[in-house]
Amino acid sequence: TESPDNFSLSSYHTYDEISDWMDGLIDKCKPDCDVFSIGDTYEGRPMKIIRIGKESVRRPVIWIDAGIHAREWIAPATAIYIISKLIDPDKSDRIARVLASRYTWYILPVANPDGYDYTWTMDRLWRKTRSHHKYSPCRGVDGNRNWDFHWGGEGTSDLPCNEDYRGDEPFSEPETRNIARLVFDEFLLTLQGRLAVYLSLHSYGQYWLTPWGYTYNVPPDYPDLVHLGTKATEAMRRTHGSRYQVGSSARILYLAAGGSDDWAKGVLGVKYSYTVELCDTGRHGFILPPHYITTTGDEMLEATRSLSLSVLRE
Ligand code: ING
Ligand code: ZN
Repeated sequence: TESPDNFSLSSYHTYDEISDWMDGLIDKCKPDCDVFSIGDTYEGRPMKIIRIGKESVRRPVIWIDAGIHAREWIAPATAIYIISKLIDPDKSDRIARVLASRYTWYILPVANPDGYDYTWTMDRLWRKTRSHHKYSPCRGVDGNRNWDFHWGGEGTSDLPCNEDYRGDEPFSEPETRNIARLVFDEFLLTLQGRLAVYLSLHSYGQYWLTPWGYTYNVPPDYPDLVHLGTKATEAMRRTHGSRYQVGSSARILYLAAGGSDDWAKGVLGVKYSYTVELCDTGRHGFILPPHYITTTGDEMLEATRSLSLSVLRE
């Protein structure tokens, strides 16, 4: 098993390794953090999440999930990097301590463990979940078309064999259901309005995306989202030089309804809801060499630092 001390931040890991590593963090970070499962996947794997920072109604929450698309390996690796730097900041990093003391962080590094495992064992380029369908031999649902906000709209497919298959109904997948339940119950019903930032990590392309994905229209507070997104990406560029483009998913990429960031904003009313398409711009694409992990991790850490400091100032 992986003890926190010999877990390499510069290589990719299997879901079992990540899961063991997270279990090992409990002792290290108690009492101000917790590792627990938000429920099982279709194939029965526990979906492990970490809470960093005190559980307190007064604290704003920053949510980060990664890897809802199985093949986008840099996303879980980046989330893991952020977890490790928040729990165990570099000696000189005063701000990381501040962030862990001002916010409660929830980080779900692998949002699609079944698919992720499948990319390690059978098909490196698998994207969807691994659920079965009644009338098709094809498997899986696109976890970023399955959310219950304008579900079934543009940029989604009703054909189970397609990569952007939306599922039979909104939240047909246990993975999206588990995430939505935690986010909704914890943050909306019991602790009104605590969710300050929702971030979903994907790859690739180097885009900092805002809602909406379901329409070319943009939300009324779009200028605010672009403003903080631009500051965050400027912080990334200062770190290791990567350039990110900022704008709405539909305008910058393509129409795609049923995405998680649209749901977080449209249903929960989270103001700063983003999807980040991490490195690179296409040279390696999904098969990003592991030496990119620490640079991408540094950049994303600086981006979240910028974002969270901006939100604190509001
Ligand atoms: N891109 C995203 C996708 O789900 C996206 C783009 C973001 C669509 C947000 C809708 C909402 O297709 C990748 N690479 O997965
Ligand atoms: Zn993706």
